[in-house]
Order: sequence, then structure tokens, then C-alpha cells
Amino acid sequence: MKTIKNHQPVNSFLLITILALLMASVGCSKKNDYNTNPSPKVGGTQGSNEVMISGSSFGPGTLTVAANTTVTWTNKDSFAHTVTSDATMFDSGNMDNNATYSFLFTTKGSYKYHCSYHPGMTGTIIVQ
Ligand SMILES: [Cu+2]
Repeated sequence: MKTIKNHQPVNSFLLITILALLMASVGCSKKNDYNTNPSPKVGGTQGSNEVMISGSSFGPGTLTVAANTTVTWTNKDSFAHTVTSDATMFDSGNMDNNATYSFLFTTKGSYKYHCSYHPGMTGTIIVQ
């Protein structure tokens, strides 16, 4: 008698638990569907921290940024260049067409750089 009475509530409890788990998993997969469009994460105003390498020159030749800004160079020429710090603080190495190089400037100062292939190519990053 006792065993029969105890079995009934346990079974319905299990059934409710299983149903709850199924509903929870359906809810989860629906949530994931909403997240299929990733929101773009922009780390600052685009263009203000970029230097384009084009026509064998750095543009802008002098770029002023705030401290803790990552500057990105992009080689738009069909041939290779480098972004090499005069004080050997940073060096991109060989940059082919459309290659990019980024460097984080943390300390205020004036940082001159050049292209190791073309001595006439020079630029300056001013960090303030
Ligand atoms: Cu060059």
C-alpha cells in the first residue's frame, strides 16, 4: 500500500521535471536564434587612428592621437612597404598590398617612423 501511494507523486514529479527541461531547452535555442546577427564592435571613430600607405607616402604624414590609441597602417600600394620606428620601438616587417599593421601608443611623445625599403618615406605619430 505505502509503496503504491509513494510511486504516483514521484512519477508525476519526474514528468513535470522532464517537461520543464524540454521547455527550457526550447527557450534556449530560440534565444540563440536572436543572436545570429552579431553587432559590430567599433573601437573608436574610424579613420581618426589610421594611416594609409599610398603612392609611397604615409597619409597623413603626421597623425595626432590620444594616449592609449591603437594606430593602424594599411598598405594601399601594389608593392611592399614597412612601418619602422626610427627609435626601433615598433616595426611592421614586410607589408604587402592591403596588409595592415597596428601599434598601441600608450605614452605621450612624438614617434618618427619610416619605410625600410624607401628611405624617403617618413611619418610621425604624435601622442598627446
Ligand atoms: Cu616603402
